Amino acid sequence: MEDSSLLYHVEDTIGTLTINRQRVMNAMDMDSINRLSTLLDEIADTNIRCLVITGAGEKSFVAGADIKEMKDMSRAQGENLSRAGNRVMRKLELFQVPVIAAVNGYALGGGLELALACDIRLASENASFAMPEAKLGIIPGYGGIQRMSRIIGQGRAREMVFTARRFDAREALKWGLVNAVYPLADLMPEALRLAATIAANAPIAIMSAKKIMNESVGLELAAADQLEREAFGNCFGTWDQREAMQAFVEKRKPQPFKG
Ligand code: DAK
Repeated sequence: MEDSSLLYHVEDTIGTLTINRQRVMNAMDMDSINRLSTLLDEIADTNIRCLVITGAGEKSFVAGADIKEMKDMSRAQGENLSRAGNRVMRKLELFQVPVIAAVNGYALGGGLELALACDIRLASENASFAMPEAKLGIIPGYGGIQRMSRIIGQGRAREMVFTARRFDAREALKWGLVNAVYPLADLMPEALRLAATIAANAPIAIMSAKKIMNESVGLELAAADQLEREAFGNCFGTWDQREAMQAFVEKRKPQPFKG
């Protein structure tokens, strides 16, 4: 699957999606947002077990929404953009298998919001992050305020949104916004290695864990526990669960998981 602004390929049940608008630092225009949405629908029912998202080239993950396209938008067009952007970020967040953002440079505005909608973020040493919207007369509008606050805490998220200042991979790591930082050349191999580790585990268990982690955000502990109980129960009787536990008892390696 390939078009000019998005590249996609699959190897060993791991999908790699590359935002490919290098001319504009991989800034995403309306068309690429819509294409991303369509692509996520198209790959949702394939047999991938993990998805890695990165940006083309060595400078930028995604430098945000396309400012040149946005600058003359009417209110109605702004609303359309917002609707499309919100929908695709949520689609990504709810995507049934884990999504890893391999942040290989600038992750600014909508680009940072895209990374925040992924399950796990890894960064290269040259990664640079910001919510620069306040300098442009707008606010982060793809759910980034909410997601950033949940991931790095209210105090730091407020500081980053109000100051619009850049922060680097080291700060992002310290705050837990990214899980690890690598030299640029190692970023994709490490992202694929992490994806392979996830992909080797029981797919139904992984999808189920992701689903309840999403659904339990904002719930009382008792309600979240209830979700966890049901999901836990649903894992029993699957081929994967039977085989993995039987293999443990028989002191042998389990056969590969089937999902
Ligand atoms: N949009 C359009 N073009 C961009 C771009 C962007 N976001 N970022 C870079 N480019 C273009 C540059 O204009 C330049 O094009 P030419 O001048 O060559 O035609 C080319 O990419 C190379 O950029 P530079 O020459 O500037 O390269 P540098 O290495 O010097 O700097 C940079 C790279 C990424 C630091 C710099 O380009 C930059 O600061 N870019 C702007 C980053 C930014 O402010 N991003 C946030 C955009 S606001 C919404 C929800 C969310 C959003 C919007 C609406 N709704 C709910 C409605 C999101 C908003 C944003 O993301």
